[in-house]
Amino acid sequence: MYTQALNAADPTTGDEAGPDMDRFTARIAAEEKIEPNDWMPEGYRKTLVRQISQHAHSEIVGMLPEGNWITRAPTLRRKAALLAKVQDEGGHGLYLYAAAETLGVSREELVDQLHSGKAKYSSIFNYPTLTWADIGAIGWLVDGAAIMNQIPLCRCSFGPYSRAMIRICKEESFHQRQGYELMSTLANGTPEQKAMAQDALNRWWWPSLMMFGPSDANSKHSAKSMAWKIKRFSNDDLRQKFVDATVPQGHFIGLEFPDPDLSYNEESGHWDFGAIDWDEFFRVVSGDGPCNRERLAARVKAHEDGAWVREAALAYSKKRSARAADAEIAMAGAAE
Ligand code: BYC
Repeated sequence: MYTQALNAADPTTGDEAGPDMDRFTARIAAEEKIEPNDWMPEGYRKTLVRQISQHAHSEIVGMLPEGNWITRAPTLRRKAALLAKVQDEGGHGLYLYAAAETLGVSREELVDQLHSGKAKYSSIFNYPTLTWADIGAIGWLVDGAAIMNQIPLCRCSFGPYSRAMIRICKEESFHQRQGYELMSTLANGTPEQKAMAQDALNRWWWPSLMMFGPSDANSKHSAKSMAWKIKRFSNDDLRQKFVDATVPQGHFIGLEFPDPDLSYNEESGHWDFGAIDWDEFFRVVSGDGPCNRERLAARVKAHEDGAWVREAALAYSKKRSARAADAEIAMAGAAE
């Protein structure tokens, strides 16, 4: 599928050079979409498999903290919205696995990488959902951060990923609104409800900022990903955009952010914020967060419990193919 014959890799950087590479670079510069059967450098393919699969795993693992509250939603309206949201996340995972598969990797391989702890998923889903207000905070902050990161991915240079992101972003936008509306209702409710909303904001704020990844100085993949137009903005730029958009929303509903250094900078027109605890980030990303083990165990169990569904689907598909083949033979016989 990928003709490498005319292209040689630089032994130190691994960068490929040659006519295919030149054409690829020109297509990226011209904002053309790269499609699965087009030539692409190996590093581009690997980066996409890594990012898209991490994104898919995040969607699937992300169903767990919220799914936990479906049976405890306080009203039928809230239950229906939460159920729809969690189902949407499952759908996002499926589009993203399908987009990754177009790059020549199998779903089984990707799922194995998640279950063995080899593949990452977003750090945010390793925090527990302790109260109902956490459902509001996740929608408002986590989906809000996801949208900020993902809207530019609709312009990603790889066709299948960019197209998947368009629908995903529309759904994330509904998720963000339902979360903010939930937080707003609690923040304007009884003193106990307001305290619950404030406590959820206190716990989810910093982990939400960590979703954008390490600071630009420590982001090993950003330069390449931006040159290839997979990423359009750096981690720090997106984080700042998120802070600028979110702080006024929180203040509007009467909540305070757990950051004594948060202040509006008249000169830059941005909100300055305090230092992120990068030790915590790297601890959570490397598997030692509050819920990492619980999340992985839940995914592995779900996969094992679903083995019979996969077996039944395969058996059904084999039966259908055999029936179709028999029907073809019978038709050919009748025609003779
Ligand atoms: N958590 O060089 P960097 C959602 C890893 S939300 C865990 O900056 P890159 C949802 C990174 O993978 C979340 N790992 O990397 C919302 C890399 O690891 P390796 C999912 C992280 O790729 C609501 C290393 O750290 N969204 O979907 O240029 C409900 C160095 O980082 C994190 C996406 O995945 C993190 N927070 O930039 C349900 C969006 N940050 O492989 C679901 C697509 C960094 O080198 N992904 N790492 O060992 C991206 O935009 C980028 O991959 C990132 C990182 C901005 C996350």
